[in-house]
Amino acid sequence: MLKRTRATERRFQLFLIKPSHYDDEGYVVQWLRSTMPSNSLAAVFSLAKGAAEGKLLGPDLPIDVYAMDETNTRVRTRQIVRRIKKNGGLGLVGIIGVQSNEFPRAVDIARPLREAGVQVVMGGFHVSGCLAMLKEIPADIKAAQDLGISIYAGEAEEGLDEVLLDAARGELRPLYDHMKHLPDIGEIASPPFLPLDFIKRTIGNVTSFDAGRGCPFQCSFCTIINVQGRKSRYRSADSVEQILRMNWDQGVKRFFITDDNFARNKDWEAIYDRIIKLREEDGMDVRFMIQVDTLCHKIPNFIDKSRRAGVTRVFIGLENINPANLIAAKKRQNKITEYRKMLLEWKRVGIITYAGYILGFPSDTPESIRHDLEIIKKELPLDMLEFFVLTPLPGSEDHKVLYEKGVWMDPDMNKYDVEHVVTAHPKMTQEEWEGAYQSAWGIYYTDDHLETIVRRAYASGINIRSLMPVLFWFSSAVAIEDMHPLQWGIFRLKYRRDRRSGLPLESPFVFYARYAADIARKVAVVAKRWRHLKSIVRKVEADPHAKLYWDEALTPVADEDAEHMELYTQNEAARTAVERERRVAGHAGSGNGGKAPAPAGHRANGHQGNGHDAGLHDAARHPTDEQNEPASPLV
Ligand code: B12
Ligand code: SF4
Repeated sequence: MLKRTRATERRFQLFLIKPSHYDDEGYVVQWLRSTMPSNSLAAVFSLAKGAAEGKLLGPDLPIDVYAMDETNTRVRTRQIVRRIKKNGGLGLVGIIGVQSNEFPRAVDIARPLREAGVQVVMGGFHVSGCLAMLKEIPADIKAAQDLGISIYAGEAEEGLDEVLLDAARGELRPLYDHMKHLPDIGEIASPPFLPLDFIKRTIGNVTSFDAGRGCPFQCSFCTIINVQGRKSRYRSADSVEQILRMNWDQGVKRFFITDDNFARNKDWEAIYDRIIKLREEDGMDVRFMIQVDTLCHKIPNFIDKSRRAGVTRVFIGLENINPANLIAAKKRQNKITEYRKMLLEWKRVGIITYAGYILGFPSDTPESIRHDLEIIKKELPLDMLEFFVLTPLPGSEDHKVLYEKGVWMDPDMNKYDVEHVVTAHPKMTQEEWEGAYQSAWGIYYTDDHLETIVRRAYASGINIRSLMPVLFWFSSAVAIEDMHPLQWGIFRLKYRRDRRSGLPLESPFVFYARYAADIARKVAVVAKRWRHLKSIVRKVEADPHAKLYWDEALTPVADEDAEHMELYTQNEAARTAVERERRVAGHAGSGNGGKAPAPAGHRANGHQGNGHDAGLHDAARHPTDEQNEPASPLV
């Protein structure tokens, strides 16, 4: 009886594919192990599984859900077509979380599927951003619709079921526009989740989820506020606990909380309190990486609770140190007078910091960028710095303004990966701008500065063995792979036939000879750079005075001299910003002399030599068993 049911049973085949994008030669960027599972995929996969378990399409039409991330899995469209045909054509391919730089690849994946009559729907930041900001649907999205690709703008939480029901009837609409209604994500039954098999295709044992969406600020280059809104929507502490427990049960204990600004998640404290309970009472040693803004240290308890909640790494949107640039980008919340206080606070609790730095703001020149980076190295107690090219990303105010004015922007969306220059700059030629981006990595990650970062970390109680892989990753990605660390992975996979449409297939001899030579070169450079970094770490560990290391960046803010630090004096905009902050803080004529305004309650223990006495750090430090765990470069 069961056998006969199986033989005649047709099942709805749902494939969810997170696409990658093309490198400069037109090959898909793909790895044996990519950095991290995609939260966009986790979110849609879990909703789809929920629909399958709830028998959304009725008791006679079960749903099979398959997820794949093209950054670590080759997408074989012919197999997908075969599987759907076997089920009487009942199926759908969802192309998930498509960023602008992934849009051309996403369309290339969809093309053969559409030719075979398979239904395809595509969602993510590119389509959502364009529909949120532009008066008309841009040509590339229209062309995709002409291929019969259905476009889904907005979030899937309240709209996926409708798409599945339409697809089961074979009646997908060309456009699903949910941009006007941002769903509540507080208590949804199926929060983001990916099974272990999937996570094993990435480095370390890490997964990701969003505890909230939306950010209150208004940076003009930002897409998030126009796609996810400026109001904070957040998952309940119960829902976060559910996500953590589901992963804990499958042995996954490390998480990247993908909120662009977790400090502005209105419920951060309730979420932290729950995680602290899980860690301190229930023995769940979960660890996190979060993203925050440069004023997070002013939120009472935020930094101390981050430490207790198991945050080991924090990404900060520093963006620039020239106030003129920050004002031009409407990033007024970034105050250079707060940078050092904020970074020292993270150092105080032993949490590794990463900062994003954008190159190509209006006042930037190759010389000013070089100069700014030297100031950062000398005066900011920062661990990793990562660079981005200022890009008018579809969905941002910058893009909308240029689009409406008809200003030239590169029509090739594959280049909108914040690593390519796609529009003009008032002071730099395209070559100068590209050159400034390429050389920024080398300027920051010199051998000397790598040692300084390790020394500062060691003196601050940070586990330098767990810092080492991260430092390696961020200092080496561009040098070895000519690719951003956030896109890098372990062992590049390249398939001759997976080349961008319109580009010729290379001869096997040329292709494989170059691929093999490239692998050999990379293995040699990786080994050399790793050995070198290890020798730095060993040197610092062997130095009996390393704990007493001290430099200008580690100077407590209360003791620093705003008259001599270049961060505050390098140009008119910096001096004006310092003056304004002093006035606001009521420091003008307050007897603080040339000192930068100090945060309330900051420990100015300069008498200890470096203000980083072991007692302070022993109390604050995490259990340092991290080096025994599989390390991820990001979390
Ligand atoms: C986390 C993150 C990453 C992680 C990715 C891994 C991970 N853990 O998820 C890391 C750090 C590795 C990363 C890298 C990069 N990222 Co990123 N990243 C993000 C971030 C902060 C969160 C993504 C997320 O989880 N969002 C929440 C999910 C649930 O939202 P969503 O993706 O929009 O999906 C929802 C809807 O769109 C919809 N949906 C999506 N697809 C589909 C499909 C169907 C069929 C349906 C029905 C619905 C639907 O439903 C989903 C659930 O509601 C976003 C910003 C943001 N707030 O989204 C940037 C963002 C996506 N990244 C961006 C960029 C540019 C990059 C990089 C190219 C940067 C670089 N050069 O290295 C790389 C690319 C690497 C790669 N191959 O993906 C840009 C893309 C902008 C654009 N217009 O294209 C964003 C928007 C940030 C920004 N600067 O504006 N990123
Ligand atoms: S702080 Fe970050 S997320 Fe918020 S608006 Fe600015 S760039 Fe966007």
